[in-house]
Amino acid sequence: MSEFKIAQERKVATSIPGPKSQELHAKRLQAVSHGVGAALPVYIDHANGAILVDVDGNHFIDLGSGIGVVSIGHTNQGVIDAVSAQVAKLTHTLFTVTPYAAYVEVCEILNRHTPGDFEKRSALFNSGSEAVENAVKLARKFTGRGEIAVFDHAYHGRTNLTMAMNFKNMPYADGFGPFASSVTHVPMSYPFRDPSGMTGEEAAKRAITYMEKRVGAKNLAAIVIEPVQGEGGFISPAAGFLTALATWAKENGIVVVADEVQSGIARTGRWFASEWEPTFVPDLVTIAKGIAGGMVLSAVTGRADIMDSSHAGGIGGTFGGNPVSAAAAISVLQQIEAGGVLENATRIEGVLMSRLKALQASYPVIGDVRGRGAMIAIELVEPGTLNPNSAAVDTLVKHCHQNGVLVLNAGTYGNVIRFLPPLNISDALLNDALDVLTEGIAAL
Ligand code: PLZ
Repeated sequence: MSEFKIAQERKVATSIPGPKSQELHAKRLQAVSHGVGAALPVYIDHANGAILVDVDGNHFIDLGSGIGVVSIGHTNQGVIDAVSAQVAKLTHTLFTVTPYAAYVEVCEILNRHTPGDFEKRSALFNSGSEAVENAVKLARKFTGRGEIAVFDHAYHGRTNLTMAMNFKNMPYADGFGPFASSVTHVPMSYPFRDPSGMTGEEAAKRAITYMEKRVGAKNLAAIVIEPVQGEGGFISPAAGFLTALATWAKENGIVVVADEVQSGIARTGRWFASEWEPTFVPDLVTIAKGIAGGMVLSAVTGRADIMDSSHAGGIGGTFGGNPVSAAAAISVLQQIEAGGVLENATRIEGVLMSRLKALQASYPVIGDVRGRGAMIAIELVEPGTLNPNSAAVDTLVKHCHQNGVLVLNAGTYGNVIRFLPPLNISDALLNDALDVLTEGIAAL
């Protein structure tokens, strides 16, 4: 395909990791904190589209997009052009000292495309964690309340507050406390593991009862929820769950924050995954990852009255909304507006879902196939049970890596494989990756 600068083909030239990667990895172990992990220690030299090329000349099919970041594709030409022009013009002022137009333009576009037809404002930050932190700050300021509720299997980041908001102790929190207080974890709707036939409304009632009894509605500033959980294993709540929660929150003056850091910006075939339940309209949305083609940027967008509730100077940060990142984001967002990107996510869903469902029919180790758009996962179990099968995931992930396919695991029990390809991956490349996965499953 001529749109690509690197042939969109898998090529395994050495053992994985190859000799040069191994050499770099040895250096890394001497230089880099061992607290920083490495899912696949092949050192990447360059990339394009959905292909990562390592220092040994291996070409990997990227089914992870750097955990959902380069949704627009690696080295997207629009991003390259925008960043190159901006970096030569202006790299920093600090928006709260002397502003620049690109920051405002990103906010305008986000205000236009996030759910809800109310008046909106946005603020820009650097990481997903920082966006979540700021959404909680604003919800507390607006409501004058302190408590927040989060969900089982959630992931919200690595800062002190967000560590307390995550479900999993390992690897995110173990030994890193004491943690922020005033965070309550409530039951999520998890259709694959909930009692069979449990509706979204019933699951919401379970969560609401928990919040009423544990916290008291009048003490809650915010409910923070991922409309499709990311690290938790691409769990989509049962239909009606999000709406029932939001309705209760509204009755009780509680701010609803949709954490769309992983699910947002075209990933699921909509601008935001919240839109899959049209009656669910969050008050605030947190955004990061896919927004700037790999450049560093995050945002909180939502109701103007909440976003404006802070005194001037209460919200900010040195690098938030950096001009180069903002230029990249404008390019990405304009490409989505121009059309074709959302459709690509839907196309990917078609290929992944049909092949993975067919695999599930033949291999009962696949307990569930789920997700939306280009955010699809399989949950592996001991056949005939709901017992998580993380050993099978480890074996499969390794098989894929050895054969030039980068897949990521996920899930509270480590028994989920998630697929988050760049949205411009071709059907041929996707099918080749699925052939590798199929071989691996057959060999289990
Ligand atoms: N909210 C929903 O998915 C980041 C974590 C990778 P940051 N998920 C990937 C890792 O191991 O650190 C994430 C998310 C949701 C918030 C975050 C946090 O975003 O940009 O990593 O801070």
